[in-house]
Amino acid sequence: MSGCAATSTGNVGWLQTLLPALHRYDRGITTILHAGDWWMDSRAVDYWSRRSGIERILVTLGNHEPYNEYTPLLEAHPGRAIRVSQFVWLLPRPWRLEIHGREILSLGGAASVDRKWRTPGKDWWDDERILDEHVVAASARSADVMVTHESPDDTPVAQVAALLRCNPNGFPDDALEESAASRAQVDKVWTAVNPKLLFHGHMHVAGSGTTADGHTVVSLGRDAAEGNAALLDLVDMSVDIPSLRVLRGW
Ligand SMILES: [Mn+2]
Repeated sequence: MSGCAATSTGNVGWLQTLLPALHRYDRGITTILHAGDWWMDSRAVDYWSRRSGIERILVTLGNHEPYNEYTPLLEAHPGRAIRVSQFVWLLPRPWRLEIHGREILSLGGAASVDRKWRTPGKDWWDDERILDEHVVAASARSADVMVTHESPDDTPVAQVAALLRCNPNGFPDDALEESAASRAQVDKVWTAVNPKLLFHGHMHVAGSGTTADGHTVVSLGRDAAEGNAALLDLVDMSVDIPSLRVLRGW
């Protein structure tokens, strides 16, 4: 086992269930690639990481982060991942890293479709946007894996495509337009980088799909829901998404 899991949760109550469960399921897991919406007490995260054999949690930023704290940190140390606690690292936008010889591209940011109900500077920041300069920097060369918070627009994940078609939560038109523009930014990078695998959060619906030319996208479910965590074997590039029943040993 190559020792990676991708997940998307900002809920420390769920993390303290998930990390020990992942450890019981596969003791080789040492790295968590977090697909965004990270807003947690890092001391609690460190405690549960230590107990669960996790050596590092690499966070791709999403749209529900305290950007008033994170953006100044990233800007004070350009070109460096920011270690905010013993195990937690915030990744710059964008960022590349190599694990087991596989190149992984992290592309943070996503549009908040519920922005209308949020307060700028309190629980919403413009920093969530995926800027053109992020797209250009991220698109420099290929990668084996992408981790994003936002979904691609041209997604092969049927569950996400259905959600985008139906707008079941009745989000307003201008928010939907911003969301589509944000997803189009991911499409540009996804096309340029050509990764075999892409993991994202944000959509709160679990599913996976593969394009005709062999590119797999995994949409991680929300915290405490099925499909919130996927195990990634970076040696053979296989993905395992165990059910909650299996993870919890029921
Ligand atoms: Mn989100």
